[in-house]
Amino acid sequence: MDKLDIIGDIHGHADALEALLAALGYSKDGDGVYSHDERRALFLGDYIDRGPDQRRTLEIVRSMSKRGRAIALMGNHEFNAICYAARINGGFIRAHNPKNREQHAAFLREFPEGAADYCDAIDWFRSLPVRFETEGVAAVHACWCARSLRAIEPLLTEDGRLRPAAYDAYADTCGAQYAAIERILKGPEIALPDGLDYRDKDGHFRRAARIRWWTDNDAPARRRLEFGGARLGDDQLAMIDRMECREPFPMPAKPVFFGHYWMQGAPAPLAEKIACLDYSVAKGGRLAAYRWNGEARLNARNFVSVEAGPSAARK
Ligand SMILES: [Mn+2]
Repeated sequence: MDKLDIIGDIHGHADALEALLAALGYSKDGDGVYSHDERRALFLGDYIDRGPDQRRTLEIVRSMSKRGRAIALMGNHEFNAICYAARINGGFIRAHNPKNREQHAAFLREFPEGAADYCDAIDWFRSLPVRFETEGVAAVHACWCARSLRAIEPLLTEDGRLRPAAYDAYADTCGAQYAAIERILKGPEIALPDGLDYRDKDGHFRRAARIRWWTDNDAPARRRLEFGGARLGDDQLAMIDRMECREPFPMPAKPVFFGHYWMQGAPAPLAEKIACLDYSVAKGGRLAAYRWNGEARLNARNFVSVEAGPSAARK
């Protein structure tokens, strides 16, 4: 069975990525491509849009996947980049409004819109599978939602890439396939009642919260929802606890890995078969990996992580 080193959201932190690969026993071959004799890397997406070295991050991940040393999944940031570049009905699938432009600005500084290497990066993003599954393990960027994965199956190639028709389907924001792609790449969200809007870590005004879909349905809502680092008052927390935010996620039969959620502290499994590997390297946290050797139950000792690294201080 394939031995995998599953790596969370990098967001342009190439120094941390190189430190993590070294810690995992990967080394550069004569062409400068990282490889390991017995293992492959599985990247969970979100390579871009923050951090000091998006170009170098893409070079490392792309060269590894081209050589078969790694599998790179699509994150919501790569998906958004494709939609930002893709035209539909005289506009773009992802609007070029100030919020979207700002979220993408650091990438656009390194890859000016329309330049040859910008188009090349977007083409590579389009080639990324949205999910990975073998008999023993499954992985996705944000949410392993079996129903949503079934709903978009007709839009996927055999190896899990979104066909061109998927972007047309996504452009119909009332459609079921739009909702399914959103859940898989961005996770389920819940609309908040009046008076509960908040500003997230980027200062954007939000009226919806991410649901930590792997948590117990009966847990208080304040523990099930994520508010982008915003500090909420007691009155707001009391209102939140009155919300109904059930999500019918059965525990998976095999280990499921994902990134996307801004975890903090020491990396650890969230449940026997569930682990998030985004430990907020883009926010002064750590870049985390899980060394999976075929086990059905996750082991806290199999996490490896590194700090953001010296180049992060430049930003
Ligand atoms: Mn993400």
